[in-house]
Parts: sequence; structure tokens; C-alpha cells
Amino acid sequence: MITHNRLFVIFILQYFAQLTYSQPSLKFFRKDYVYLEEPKAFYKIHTLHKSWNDAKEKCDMEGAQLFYPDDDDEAIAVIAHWNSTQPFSWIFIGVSTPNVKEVFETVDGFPVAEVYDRWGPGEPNDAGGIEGCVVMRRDGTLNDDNCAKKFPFICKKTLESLEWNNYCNIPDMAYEFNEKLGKCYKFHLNPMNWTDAYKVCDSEQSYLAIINDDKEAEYMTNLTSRAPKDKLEGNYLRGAVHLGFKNNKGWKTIKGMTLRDSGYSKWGGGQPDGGDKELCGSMFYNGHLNDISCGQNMFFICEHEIDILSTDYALRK
Ligand SMILES: *[C@@H]1O[C@H](CO)[C@@H](O)[C@H](O)[C@H]1NC(C)=O
Ligand SMILES: *[C@@H]1O[C@H](CO)[C@@H](O)[C@H](O)[C@H]1NC(C)=O
Ligand SMILES: *[C@@H]1O[C@H](CO)[C@@H](O)[C@H](O)[C@H]1NC(C)=O
Ligand SMILES: [Ca+2]
Ligand SMILES: [Ca+2]
Ligand SMILES: [Ca+2]
Repeated sequence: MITHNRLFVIFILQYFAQLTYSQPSLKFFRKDYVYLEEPKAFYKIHTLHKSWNDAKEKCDMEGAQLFYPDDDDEAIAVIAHWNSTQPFSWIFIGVSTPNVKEVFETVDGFPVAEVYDRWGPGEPNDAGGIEGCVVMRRDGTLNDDNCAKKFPFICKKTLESLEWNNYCNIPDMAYEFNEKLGKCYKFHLNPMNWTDAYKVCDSEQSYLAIINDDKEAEYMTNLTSRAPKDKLEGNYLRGAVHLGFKNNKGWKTIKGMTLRDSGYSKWGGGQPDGGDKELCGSMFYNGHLNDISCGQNMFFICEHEIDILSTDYALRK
């Protein structure tokens, strides 16, 4: 009897866990990640070389984790993918010595001996006393190396850790569903330039937001005023957010329509005022439009259309 009850409770818990957080049947995390069936996880190979800390931060920002192999099988699957797509021979992995010299831990705090312990011959050797981060070779062996050196790296997201946002049908809980507009929106708190913001929205199955009417402008103004942005330090422009329009022989949205045809063209006082120096589109915090330099780092808003899993709007130049 007890066994039955317990099974029933487990069943209920699993049922709700699936209902609220995950959609294992839909194996999608982000467009720029590849799903590998055997380790049941998503991976992205970053070819731009970075220091170990920058690599870790990049993966965190993508909602993932700096990859390290959990076991031999995962190492083989990931290296096979790496071998078939990229030529480089080393990557940083998510193992370092954050606390004690020569005591290697994974980014989520496990001793390396508990996960994957295949050191190359004579390693780890802490050469020169400055080797606190770990790289993996294509043959699967590890070496401790200098954390400040720059290597390619891989980010990983397990299928199990995916949280499914059921309102927006997207694996990102930071998207907010607006019932009246029937769309989802995410206010991004990492300031970026317009070009990078465009790419980030795209990789999240969304697009840099386009205002189509006064109601949507009001909502985006509200979303902006609610975002916990005011204490964020750093080198970025306050007062406006990037949106999905730019000057391409006239101001057009990233879907190629004029602002007027798209339904909203309320410029701020005196705007657009930048001429050739401000060819990208933004919104002042009060909802009025502004032209801005495409290289200016600012917050931005992504818009997601529910049930459309592919939004390949060509970036028209
Ligand atoms: C990947 O390539 C390396 C070097 O060419 C080779 O030693 C290794 O066996 C390959 N691994 C897999 C899993 O394909
Ligand atoms: C914006 O916020 C105001 C004040 O909180 C609220 O009355 C209004 O309904 C909101 N508008 C939209 C479109 O969310
Ligand atoms: C945007 O920033 C990236 C670096 O994150 C840089 O490579 C790119 O050139 C910048 N684009 C513009 C238009 O400034
Ligand atoms: Ca070494
Ligand atoms: Ca819109
Ligand atoms: Ca301007």
C-alpha cells in the first residue's frame, strides 16, 4: 500500500514537473545549439578564443554552462561533433582550481575525479606555477594551463535542465506573455550594440521588437520602466532601448516594412537627428522612437510570436 502511494506521488510530481517546466518531446534550446541524442544535451562550439573566465561568463549569459565531460561517453560524443565541424585541437573545459591550488573542480562544484579524470601524460603539472584552468585535447586527454590564455570552448545545456515557458512556447522563463497583444517579450539586461542584439533575439527564436500600435508602445514602455535596469553599471547608453528597425534608404522594420505601414511612427522630439551616424532604431524609455548608432551598447527588447518556431526574417541591408 505504501509503495503504491509513493509511486502515485512520484507520478503526480513527474506529471506536474513536465507540465510546468519541461517539454522533453520538443528538443530545442536555441537556434545556435546542436542537440546530441546520446548525452541528451545541447551544445554550442564557440570558435572565438576567450580566456577561461570570459568563456565561463559567455556560457552563463546564454543560459548554459561551460562544458566539461560528465563521463567517457559524453567526451566521445562531443569530440566526434567537434572533430566533424571544427579544426582546432584544444578547448577550455569547465574545470579549474577556484579554491585551492591543484585541486580541480567543475564549474558546478564537483571534484574532477568524480566526473572525468583523463589527464594527459605528466599532467596536471602546474607548469610555471600558473596553471589553474583545464583544456581538453581532441584525443580526450586533459592538461592544466594558464587561465589567461585564450582557447575555443563549448557551452552545454542539458535537456533535463531546460525550463519550458508554456505561455510563450519557448525554453526561456524570462519571456513575458502579454495577453492583450498575444505576444511574448523579453527585456534584455545585458547592454549590446544593435547588431549583436539582433543576433541574440534571433537565436532565441524571436526578433528585435517592432512596435505595431500605440498599445504595444505603451506595453513596451511599461516593460522598460519595470525592468530592474537602473542600478546596472557599465559602459552603455541609458534612456533608450534597441528596437527592430533601421535606416535602409528610409526607415524600415527588420521585416522590411516602413514604420507607417507597420503601424507606429511616433518619433521623439527632433528625431531622427543622427544622419549617417545613427542608422539603427531605438525607443526612448517614454515610447518615442529615436535613431541611434548601430555600435551603441544599450538594453533591448525581443518579441516572440507564439507557435511560430522559425522566424527567419532576413536582415535586409
Ligand atoms: C577526434 O580527432 C582526434 C585527432 O584527429 C582523434 O584522435 C580522435 O580519436 C577523434 N575522436 C573522435 C571521437 O572522433
Ligand atoms: C501600463 O501601465 C499602466 C500603469 O501601471 C497601466 O494602467 C496600463 O494598463 C499598462 N498598459 C499596458 C499596455 O500594459
Ligand atoms: C557590435 O559589437 C561586436 C562585439 O560584441 C563587434 O564585433 C561589432 O563590430 C559591433 N558592431 C557594430 C556595428 O559596432
Ligand atoms: Ca600542464
Ligand atoms: Ca510587434
Ligand atoms: Ca537620435
